[in-house]
Amino acid sequence: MDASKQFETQGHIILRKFFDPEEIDQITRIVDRIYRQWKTDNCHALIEQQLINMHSLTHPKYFQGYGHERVQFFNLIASVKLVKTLDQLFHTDIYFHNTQLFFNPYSQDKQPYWHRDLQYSLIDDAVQAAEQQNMLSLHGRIPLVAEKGVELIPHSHRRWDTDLERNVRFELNGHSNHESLPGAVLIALEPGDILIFSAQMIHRGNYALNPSRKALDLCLGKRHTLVESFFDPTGLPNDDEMNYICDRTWYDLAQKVAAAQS
Ligand SMILES: O=C(O)CCC(=O)C(=O)O
Repeated sequence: MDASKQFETQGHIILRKFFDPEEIDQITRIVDRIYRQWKTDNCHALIEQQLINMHSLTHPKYFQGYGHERVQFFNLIASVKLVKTLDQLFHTDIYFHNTQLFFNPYSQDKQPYWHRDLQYSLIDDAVQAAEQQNMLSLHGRIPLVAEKGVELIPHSHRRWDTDLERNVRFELNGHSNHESLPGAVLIALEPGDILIFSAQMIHRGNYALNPSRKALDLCLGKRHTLVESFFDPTGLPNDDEMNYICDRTWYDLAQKVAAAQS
């Protein structure tokens, strides 16, 4: 099955060995520095709130004194090869929305929870269901250490919940959001691989099988009003940096989203 059809049927695709080791080393070096700064600034929240991710790694606050690395990072994560690959896969204009880093929670008591990304927003579930077929919000997960770090329910990007899935996601009728769900697929990834999956399919992390996790996540997608309201343009290259971006496609469209907001 070709990659576009596989995404259409399953809601995810894995591109194995997409990045070469040198690219992963460069991404890791920059991510590690940002992650260290974030942990220093968020050490209490990390423990008290049992955080499993940080976001906005391209924010200027992470590049004070490291200005040259910002452009390098923008080029590494929106490489000519990746932009072209997503264009061929989805045949639609994609914009750069944000970045995240996923890691294990501080305590082993925290359980991974099934969700669709927008369920923690104020957008009504019925509205999300109605818009599902019009949305293409993607995660590009780039593991920086080997992991079996995420579980997905294939095809749940093309349908809404079964009764059980709804009960589990929303912890209704005595269910909890960390129960097993039928049909789940645990994804094994190596550094160099990229997993592309729909942010609105049902998914959860897996912590227990991984002594540690460090997965960079690119949030990308087709413009849609439900997600554009969460867009923060501070994470975009500035005008000067734009001159040094090799493939501006995702950032150009993101700047249009920003202009439409202001
Ligand atoms: O890796 C995780 O813990 C969860 C991943 C996730 O929820 C996401 O990518 O939206």
